[in-house]
Amino acid sequence: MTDIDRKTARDAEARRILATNDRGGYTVPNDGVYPFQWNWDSAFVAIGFAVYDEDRAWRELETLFLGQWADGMVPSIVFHRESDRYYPGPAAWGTHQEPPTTGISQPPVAATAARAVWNRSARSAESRARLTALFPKLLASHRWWHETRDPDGTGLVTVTHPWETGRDNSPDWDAPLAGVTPTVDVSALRKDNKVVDPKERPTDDFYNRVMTLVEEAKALNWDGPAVARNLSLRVCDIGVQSILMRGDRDLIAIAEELGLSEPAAELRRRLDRSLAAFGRLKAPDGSYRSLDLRTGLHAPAISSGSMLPLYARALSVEDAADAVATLARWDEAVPYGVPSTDPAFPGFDPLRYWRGPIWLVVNRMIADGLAGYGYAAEAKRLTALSRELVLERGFPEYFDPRTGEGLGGRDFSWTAAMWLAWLSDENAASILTEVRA
Ligand code: 9WN
Repeated sequence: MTDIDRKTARDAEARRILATNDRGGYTVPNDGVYPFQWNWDSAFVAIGFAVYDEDRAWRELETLFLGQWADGMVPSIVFHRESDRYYPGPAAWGTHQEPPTTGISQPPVAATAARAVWNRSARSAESRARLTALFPKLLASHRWWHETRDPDGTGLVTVTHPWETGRDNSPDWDAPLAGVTPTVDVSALRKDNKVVDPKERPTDDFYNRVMTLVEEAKALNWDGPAVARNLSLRVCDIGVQSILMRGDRDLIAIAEELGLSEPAAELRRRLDRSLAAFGRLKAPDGSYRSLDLRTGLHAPAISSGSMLPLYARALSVEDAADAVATLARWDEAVPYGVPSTDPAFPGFDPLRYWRGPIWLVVNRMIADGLAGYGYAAEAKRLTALSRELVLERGFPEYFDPRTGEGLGGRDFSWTAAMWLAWLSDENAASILTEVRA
């Protein structure tokens, strides 16, 4: 097959995957492992749809916000329809929401996605009406992070569950999870490790601890402020913090586009407070890492999350150069990038969830960050490597950084979306927004 044939085949396949995973208004990440609507998956999927179906792109976001809580939280999963193929389902969460949802959130990519969809839209009266209708919901979700999840107004937001970070099984959560005493044994209830090789999934011990956190929150009736202050795991995740701050920037741009100067000023104040606090995430070696808010300790390893401050435009030029030097070291260590954990870290595991493998959505954010800081050649190289992974291996959930092998679920929606919005034409202008550092 020529390169053009391979590309054309992947284009068609990516659209087919989104169509197959479409449940009418929302897209499941993958039918076998994840049969519901996931928060940050849907935001990335909307960016993919925006390339060829504006209406469907808006709907993906609108449907996600049907699950938004009265306090502004956008849950990590909306259980629009029943399915017994996933654990933990609505009964295990016990949030009593309609539609049923989990009680935790996920990285807030939605504002960035809404801006990307708008940028790509026809800019018709209908496009504007849909952006206008989404705006207060996006604002409420950003306020929820900045207020409910930062009850003391420190500028850094708290996550209370590893699943809230989207980088679920990262070594970042090992020490914080060690502080959670398991009170449940859910090993027999798991379904994920029956459909995906258990070597590529979290351990039973991890599940017992994270489900203990769910029990703790249930005992607090999922009251937002109580959860933020009292759960046994309270961390500032370098990923969520960075994605929120990038989302703030994109939401400010949306507010300006809509002529809403007060919310724009409010978000600017919130962003400035976070920027002023960001130095607390700098570890003694100069890298940026998650911070355990209970112990004051930084995460033990540099992770792909440590590169997301580039995407937030939260680094000085010097710190950005350090992050780029780390990426160059990793590039020497493994042929495919970006590994989710530093390959030199003793706990690096190229197969296991978020302890080594590559996720293309993370690569997309890092490439955006590199470009934003003027590292055009590095951004282009990461784009080319990511593109090669899909050309060679198709659309798995994640990839082995040593071999490029596809891992986890197959026919994955956000991998397909990243192909459509980013990799299909590596020379095309980014569908994501331009933000200069
Ligand atoms: C829990 C859907 C989600 C992603 C996360 C990824 C994984 C779920 C799980 O799948 O998490 O939310 O059951 O492991 O870690 O980033 O959103 O694709």
